[in-house]
Amino acid sequence: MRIAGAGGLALAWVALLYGAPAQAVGVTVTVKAKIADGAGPKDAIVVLDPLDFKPPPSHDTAVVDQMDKQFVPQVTVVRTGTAVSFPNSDQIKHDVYSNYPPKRFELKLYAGVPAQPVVFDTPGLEALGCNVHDKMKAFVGIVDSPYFAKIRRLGVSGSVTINVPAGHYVVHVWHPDLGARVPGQTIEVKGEPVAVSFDLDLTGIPDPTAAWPFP
Ligand SMILES: [Cu+2]
Repeated sequence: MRIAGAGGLALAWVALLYGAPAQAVGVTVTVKAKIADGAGPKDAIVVLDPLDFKPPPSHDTAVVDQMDKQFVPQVTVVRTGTAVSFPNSDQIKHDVYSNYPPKRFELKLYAGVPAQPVVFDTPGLEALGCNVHDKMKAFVGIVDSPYFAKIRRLGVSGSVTINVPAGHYVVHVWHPDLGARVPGQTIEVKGEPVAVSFDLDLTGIPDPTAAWPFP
């Protein structure tokens, strides 16, 4: 399915399969991606942003661990309003921070599990670091939509399945190695197969914040 020329452009494509018109429980969106060799195993995320309704607020929870001087996972997607816990599973202390919107915070040098999670109440892309270990980097994407997933095996191929009700959606793709925003694509879901394709150029200088697909 590669449609781009040389230079590492690769194609990620979204196929909408297996509608369930009889039960109106939604349809399955299957996302597959093929990324140029060498792009590495990092995560990409796919978000289906509904145009026909506003999802209710979230009170979800999530965990971003710290193990072997790395954040685990390095890419997390949550809904706006989610409380994220940052346990430290290492035997050394970490100091987790974000210096920029959507949420500035610092969990000062700590071991174990902080008493309070961090509530991400504004959508956007959080770039996290550790004040002790410069190589520790992670992202938390905060989105209003409940319909999102990560592609876990970039570099070879990968797929995710997202169930959505019928309606109109903008499909967004983001990857931490993108240098610019990939335009979203509008789809209508009504139980019939839909295919959407994306060119992901991961060859330039990464600018994950600029590439974040939401305003
Ligand atoms: Cu650290």
